[in-house]
Amino acid sequence: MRLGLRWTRLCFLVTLLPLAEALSSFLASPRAKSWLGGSVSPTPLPGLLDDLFEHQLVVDLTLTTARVEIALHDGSSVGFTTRAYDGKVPAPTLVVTPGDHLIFNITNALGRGLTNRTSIHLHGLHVGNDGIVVEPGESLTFKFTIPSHHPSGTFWYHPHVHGLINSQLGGLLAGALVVLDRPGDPPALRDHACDHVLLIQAVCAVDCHHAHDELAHAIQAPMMDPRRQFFVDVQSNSSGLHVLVNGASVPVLDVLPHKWTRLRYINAIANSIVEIANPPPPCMTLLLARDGITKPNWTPLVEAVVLPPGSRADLLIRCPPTVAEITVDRNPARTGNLGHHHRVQSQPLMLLRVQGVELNSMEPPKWPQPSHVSLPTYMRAPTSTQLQRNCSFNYAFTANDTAMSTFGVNGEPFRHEAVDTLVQGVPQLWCVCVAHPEQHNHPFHVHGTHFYVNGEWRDTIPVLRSTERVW
Ligand SMILES: [Cu+2]
Repeated sequence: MRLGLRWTRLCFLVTLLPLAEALSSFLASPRAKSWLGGSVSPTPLPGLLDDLFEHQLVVDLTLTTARVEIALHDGSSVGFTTRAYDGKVPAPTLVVTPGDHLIFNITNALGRGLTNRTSIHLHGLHVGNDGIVVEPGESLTFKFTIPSHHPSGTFWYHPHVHGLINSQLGGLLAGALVVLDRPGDPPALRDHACDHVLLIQAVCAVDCHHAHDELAHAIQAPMMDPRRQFFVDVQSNSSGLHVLVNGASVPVLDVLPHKWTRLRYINAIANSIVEIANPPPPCMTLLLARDGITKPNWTPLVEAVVLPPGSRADLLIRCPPTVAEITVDRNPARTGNLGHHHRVQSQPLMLLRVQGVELNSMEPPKWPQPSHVSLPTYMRAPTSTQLQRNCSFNYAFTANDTAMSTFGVNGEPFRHEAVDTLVQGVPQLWCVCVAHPEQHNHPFHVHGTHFYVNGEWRDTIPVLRSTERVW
């Protein structure tokens, strides 16, 4: 390992704070703060019932133009003008509990123009109401109620105006959203001092392999506005796609030795799969949750964790004192399943610095297991008798990378108003594939619900050659 050299170069970088310590910079509902063990006692607004106040998070976000300067781990840098909430990249992390009311007051303070329209989408949450556009100069309030039976887990939010998603996500407009574990759910997770939110984004100035990954191209959105009225002004001496964790290039993550620590990975990159290698042995890694859904059993993760755009994975790690690099590992062994394109190239992701008071170092590591996972009744795994032989719906997606106009479903160009009617509560089999896969995988994502595929609940999966049987 080349850690000695790398370490001296990296020591200027930011250190990531765990969820509980970073509380002051997060936006959390009063109940979420009390669940996190915070001593915060905010004052309710006059006239607002204490109970309602407890369960409410009001998030004021103003969408403005921001200048972003990022020092990359290899000594190069990238600076660009983009759209950001309150001028910050990434957007604030939101922390709520099941049953909370999440209220966004969104002011779009950008200049006029098609590419400056925006909206808010809560990725993975079982709530609706995300198709409403906030025009430039407009302010709108969005109220989401997270059902009290909603799964606890790792989610995120971003704008979702059709045709502008690559532009606004590629410009780093995204933030993490955590629905806290209920008291009494997985006991190993109650220690929020060992709980880290890691929002993964990426920037590329030149040599990006795909035009839509290039910062200037993405942010200007020439398909929507050929005149490119949004001024981006990229200055960079870097090349290739560089990953960021919470807005920083290869930050340091401090964890305690021999203590189970949760890493909440979120792939907020617009187009690319990220394959994250586990911390090297003797660190242990367990897969705790996928796409915000805690697994019924936590088992060691042998392979890297593969995150298509939008997907999340929660890991539990436990290490002796060490300094280790956690890397993006674009492994050719996965090319058969993932294809050649839209995969972040291998590079360091962050440094794991395991130091401090050694806890029970002599004790052999036991794998923690969830004692109980609260899931809504509609998320019971389908039984074999429920499995139908025939597809209720067939969806073959055309995802030709070179010509946006060929995006479509079942041979038809994409139409926003196309509707397939589903019956609520009735399981159905969807058969999903990419029509002409070649080497391009494409993420498949459903809003407002999870689906059951290959034995687990997901809301975003990569699809390449094979037809996935999706429940
Ligand atoms: Cu989504």
